[in-house]
Amino acid sequence: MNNYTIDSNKKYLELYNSSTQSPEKFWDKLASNNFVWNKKWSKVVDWDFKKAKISWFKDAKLNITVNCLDRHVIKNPQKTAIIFEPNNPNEKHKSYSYSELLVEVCKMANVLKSMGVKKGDRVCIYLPMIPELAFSVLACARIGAIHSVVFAGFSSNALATRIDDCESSLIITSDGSYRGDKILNLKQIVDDALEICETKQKVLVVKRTNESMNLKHERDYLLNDLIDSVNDVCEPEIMDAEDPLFILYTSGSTGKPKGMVHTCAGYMVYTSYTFKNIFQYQPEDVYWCTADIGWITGHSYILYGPLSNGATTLMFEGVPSYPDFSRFWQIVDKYKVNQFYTAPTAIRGLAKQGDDFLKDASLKSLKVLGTVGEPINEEAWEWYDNNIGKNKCPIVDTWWQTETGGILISSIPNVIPDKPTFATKPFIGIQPILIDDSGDELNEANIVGKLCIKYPWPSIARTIWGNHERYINTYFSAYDNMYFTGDGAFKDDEGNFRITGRVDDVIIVSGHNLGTAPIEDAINEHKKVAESAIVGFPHDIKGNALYGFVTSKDEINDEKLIRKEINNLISNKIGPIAKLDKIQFTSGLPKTRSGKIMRRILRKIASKQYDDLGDISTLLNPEIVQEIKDNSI
Ligand code: 7RM
Repeated sequence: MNNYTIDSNKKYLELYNSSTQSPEKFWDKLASNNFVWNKKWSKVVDWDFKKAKISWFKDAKLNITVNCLDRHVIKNPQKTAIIFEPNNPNEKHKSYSYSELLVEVCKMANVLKSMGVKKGDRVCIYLPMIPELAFSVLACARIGAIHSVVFAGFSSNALATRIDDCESSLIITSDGSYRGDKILNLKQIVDDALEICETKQKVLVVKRTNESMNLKHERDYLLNDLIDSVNDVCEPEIMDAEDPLFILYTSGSTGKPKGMVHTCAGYMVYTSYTFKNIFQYQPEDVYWCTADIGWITGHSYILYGPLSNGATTLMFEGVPSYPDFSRFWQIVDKYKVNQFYTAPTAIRGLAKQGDDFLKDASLKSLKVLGTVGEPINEEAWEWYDNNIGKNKCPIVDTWWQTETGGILISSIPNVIPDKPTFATKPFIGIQPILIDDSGDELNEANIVGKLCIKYPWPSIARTIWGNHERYINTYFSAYDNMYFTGDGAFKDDEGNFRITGRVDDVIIVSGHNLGTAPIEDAINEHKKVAESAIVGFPHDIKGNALYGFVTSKDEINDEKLIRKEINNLISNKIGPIAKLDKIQFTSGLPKTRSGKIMRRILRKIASKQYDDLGDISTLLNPEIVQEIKDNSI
């Protein structure tokens, strides 16, 4: 049986059962049949969660870029690999076929080599969403250098911390970046970061905006000056299955960012398999994920997952609001996008603009819609389904983490039905369970618990760079022999999972455990509400009471009335226990760059700990914090 394509519920169940009953046999066959290896493994999986030691496909040899590029160049060299849509719609787009992409990657790889980069060296990539970002990532993988992509919007301080933590030797950046009608001077940010960095760097600069910049002698090099003199062939470095492929920092809510380390073989196998099936990618499809490659979603589902399947993947440099809020839909129509994958924050932001921006959009090409990053509230889900999918596109609500490398819980179009606000079922090989406060497994249906995973899967992170103890403590010490996700979840009587939010955000009101997602979901159903976030604050009688921060779609005249209506909604949907003691209307919520609400900050404000807000420099909208503080109740 071909176990790579999942095209019916029956097949899903068969594969799921064999993948959990005989994981080694299952993954052995899947990996053998669907990838190019220089040498096969001696053991499929070896693991000890106590020590957080995990290896997949031990002793195997491969190069992931051979699987993402060379093998498709042999079979289908002219197929489009990457479509690049620039920030400005008047600038011509670019397309790279698989054979062109291989040449670009090899040239970039040879430039890196000429600058002294070797296997195992860390290369920091601080680039906007331009083709050179893809070339750089893949060039590192080609020569066995470990890439660490830092989102090109982070401050010089955040960049410096990440450079020093992984002790990179080279940073790839550009003169500037376009975002909507703004230009960001990236090279200046890199210069500032290098003033505070302890590790010595070389800098490779890609020209994008033609900003003027200072080039420091024997430190800074222009890609243009080097690229023409290198060979366009670069033999792939043969890597061990467990050699690191990349480091990606997750900021987490507290403390120093964690450099999650992913390795070559397991990551490749799992991201490839999930991409193919969760998006039901067919050979002629055009797939678009709107994430930035600076996030895990971009690594796994713009680059490695799609390219390992020989797919056509779209890279968009700009923002959803430029030149206006119809931009996403124009791009979908322009390239006849078949699969569209974005975040709830983007969906809510676009829904808030009203349907005018959709009136010229056909959206006929769309077959599958996806979301990732946060729980999606019911209202946003319905808007997406009605207006974008026209009620004919399954929506995959994909739950996963930087640490998991690939999607662990999701519906599968025409295989596992979707269900609003539910991520639904575990993917092949994934064994999620819910744990109660005393650490026992919950087997009943219709129950909430802490989400853990029982058995390793190929793309689980292997360590935190330079701090294995922290890796063990964060993910493997809470419960014996399990990976702890940090998320809470609800499981219904059909085995569908609904993610209720981070367990740190759970609020205990009068002894009742309340997840943030279901309450926010209820609030968001109010026709005036665009977004909301709830946190707890200390209360004499209840222990904690609920404080809601609410953004509206338009002017609110009678705040008192809306407050009452919101609490009525909560009462009806969840129960009076979840009613809010305080409701503050605000023009925005503090968010991370990938769109997650930073409840940590709101929690501090709600408990009037104004001086202790922690690091807010990595926020998308740091200015909102002052407004929220000033108007807090
Ligand atoms: C891919 C990504 C991980 C955290 C995770 C959750 C939340 C992600 C969903 C979701 C509800 C989803 N990686 N999360 N996807 N919550 N439904 N479909 O986002 O490392 O940046 O974040 O994001 O809390 O633990 S991440």
